[in-house]
Amino acid sequence: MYQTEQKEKALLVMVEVGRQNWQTETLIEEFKNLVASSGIEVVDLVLVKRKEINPAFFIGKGKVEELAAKAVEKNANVVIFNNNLSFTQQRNLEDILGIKTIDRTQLILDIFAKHAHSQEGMLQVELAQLQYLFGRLKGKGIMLSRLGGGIGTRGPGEKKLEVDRRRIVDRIRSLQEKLGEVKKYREVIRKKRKKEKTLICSLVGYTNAGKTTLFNTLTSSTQKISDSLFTTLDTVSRSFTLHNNLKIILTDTVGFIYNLPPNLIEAFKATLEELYYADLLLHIIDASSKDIERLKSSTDTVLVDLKLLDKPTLVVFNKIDKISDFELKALKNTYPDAVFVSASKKINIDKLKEKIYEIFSKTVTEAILKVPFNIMDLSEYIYANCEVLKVSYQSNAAVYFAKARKEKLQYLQSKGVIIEEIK
Ligand SMILES: Nc1nc2c(ncn2[C@@H]2O[C@H](COP(=O)(O)OP(=O)(O)OP(=O)(O)O)[C@@H](O)[C@H]2O)c(=O)[nH]1
Ligand SMILES: [Mg+2]
Repeated sequence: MYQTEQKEKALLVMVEVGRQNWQTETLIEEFKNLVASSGIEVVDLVLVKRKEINPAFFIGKGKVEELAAKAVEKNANVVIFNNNLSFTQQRNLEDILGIKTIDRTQLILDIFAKHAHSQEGMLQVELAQLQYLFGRLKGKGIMLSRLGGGIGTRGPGEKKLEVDRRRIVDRIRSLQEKLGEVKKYREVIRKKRKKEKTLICSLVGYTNAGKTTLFNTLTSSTQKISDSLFTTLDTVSRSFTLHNNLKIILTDTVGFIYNLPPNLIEAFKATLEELYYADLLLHIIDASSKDIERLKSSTDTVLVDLKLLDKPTLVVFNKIDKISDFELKALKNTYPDAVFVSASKKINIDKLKEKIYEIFSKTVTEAILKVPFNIMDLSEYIYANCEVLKVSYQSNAAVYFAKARKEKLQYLQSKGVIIEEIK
């Protein structure tokens, strides 16, 4: 049995199998950042290169024995692999290593458990954790209590995970039901927005790209931002207006990562469903990363998975204050359609707004809106959703000369406004 109270000291293992697409150093940096985000101390990192996976131990048995000696030497009490291990591999490794051994999925789930604060976030994380455990328990009849405490066993809100198989099944079912309720509530809000035809922009991107910082800058909010990974788990929406009064609802979402565990996407589908209703996705990328292609393609992979790649998307490079003019120029050359901002230093935020407006304005037309006085309460809606260029009054109506999206005009028409489009 392992101690719960003891400070966890981890020996990290990163295994590269076959030819590598991405730079080893940046993957190592990210792995260490993940471990730091889970609050565990790193005692050492071992890089193992293999042509193929060893089915029993993932790596060679000789290497496992070396690791065991290193763990003793460095006084480690947990080994963390940056790869996903099968149940058998994990058990075999633990037998030789003599200490708790966890894989990448468990590490990420642990960070999620730590950062889940809202009721929905906690439900989703617990569901992902239990689905992961259940996959390992299937037909094996093992005692997961051998894990002891600490990483791999922490549930959301400092709760210890239930590891009894039958109870897991019951709990999964009850979590799914509760998440179903949350989904219904979301639908009500969505319907309201749809009725009002408010435009929705969703922030998507790699974890730590600065999505929440940009969200705060655009909507003058104070959502939590941090340098640790997966700070945001909850979808949050706030509105902001473009220079011409066009109202936009901005949605901040959970970040993605390279090799995101499938259980997590599954559990977060209800949250990510918000993305389907977005009129525009803002794909935020950290311009100061040494590995931009990996960040971009990891997010694209999830978007493909969610069948969202055909959504109108604007690529926004953030943190340009951290790069040189030369690097910025090179990026602009590679991504001529992107916008380049600094969310924290508030650089080019107006340019971003203009670009968003430009995209939406393609669906905007000029029109004369005649609003009879008996429905003048619609004027508030008109100012929030149209760009009013001029107003004049007739004996029985107000006449607005305005630019608006076609569906807004249709909405107003359905409310009794007389619309004359100017071609
Ligand atoms: N230098 C610089 N740092 C930034 C900028 N924008 C964000 N950051 C920093 O980047 C880190 C991550 O920012 P967040 O806004 O939490 O990133 P996120 O994309 O919401 O991350 P997750 O919610 O964890 O997925 C924080 O330490 C921010 O202060 C920027 O424009 N310039
Ligand atoms: Mg965030």
